[in-house]
Amino acid sequence: MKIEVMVHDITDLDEPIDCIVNAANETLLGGGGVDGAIHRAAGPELLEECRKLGGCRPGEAKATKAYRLKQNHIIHTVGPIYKLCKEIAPEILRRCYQNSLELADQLGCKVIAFPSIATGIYGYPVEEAAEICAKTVASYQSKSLEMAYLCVLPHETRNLEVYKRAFAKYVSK
Ligand code: AR6
Repeated sequence: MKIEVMVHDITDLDEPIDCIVNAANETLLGGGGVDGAIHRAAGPELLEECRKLGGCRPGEAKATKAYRLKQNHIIHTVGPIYKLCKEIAPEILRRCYQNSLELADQLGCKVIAFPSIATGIYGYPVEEAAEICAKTVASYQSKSLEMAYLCVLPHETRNLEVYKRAFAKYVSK
């Protein structure tokens, strides 16, 4: 599977992408950051479906439809709140990426786009988060998935460099 950093708002992607990942919270009922942006762009039907899911534990992933977004699915995953669980945070973040990839495969997706999970409101240091992301995605044995994008917002130039470096280290060309 190929992996690339893309500078783009994840709610407004032009490429043919089957599913986007949401960095949600345990309630799955919306919030700030990328979660808020995804709910606003997908519309109120997303919240209705999320209410039926019974929340999501850190590291797990659950899928919904994407409603007004162009993709077929949204995969909601919950990262670790870094300062509350530093010791187990790497394993939780690894499971966010792993479980999202497995779910996308089960749904038959070819292309997935991730945000930088847990590095905003949840406070995960981006260098460490990028290593976990790169290692997990690079070692993933996919069934249907062919391409993964990591989306960073245009003003997040540091994140762009950090993820590019991490991908160059773990992904063989
Ligand atoms: N497209 C791409 N990346 C984005 C977008 C976007 N539209 N919006 C923000 N980011 P965060 P977390 C970046 O805080 O740290 C919510 O309230 C953002 O700049 O969205 O996992 C949830 O409900 C940052 O680099 O997610 C939870 O309570 C990255 O996405 C909590 O935040 C992740 O930042 C989850 O916090």
